[in-house]
Amino acid sequence: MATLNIIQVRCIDRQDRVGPDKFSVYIDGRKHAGEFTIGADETLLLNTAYEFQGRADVELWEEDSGTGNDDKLGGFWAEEGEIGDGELEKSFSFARRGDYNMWYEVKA
Ligand SMILES: [Ca+2]
Repeated sequence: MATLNIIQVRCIDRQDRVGPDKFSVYIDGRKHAGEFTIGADETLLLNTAYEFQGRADVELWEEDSGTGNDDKLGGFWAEEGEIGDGELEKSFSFARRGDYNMWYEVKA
């Protein structure tokens, strides 16, 4: 078993043209955290934990309330093999708008 800690998410550039973004983190197909309101140049501390074996499918979504057309900013696999690697960083972008970074750590 391993524990995935999503440390924080930074919005560099919003995905929505109007108003703040609302992002959520999905892991293995289920909503893990969110939704959170965030603006450009803002960082939100999450410090969430998720236990998994092998690898976990992490996705970052920007949610468009009521439209049913939420925007997937991207995803990656967190792996048990990353235990001991310390804080890791992933970048996400959606078409021409929406740039995010996420920091996470995999612990035993
Ligand atoms: Ca959107």
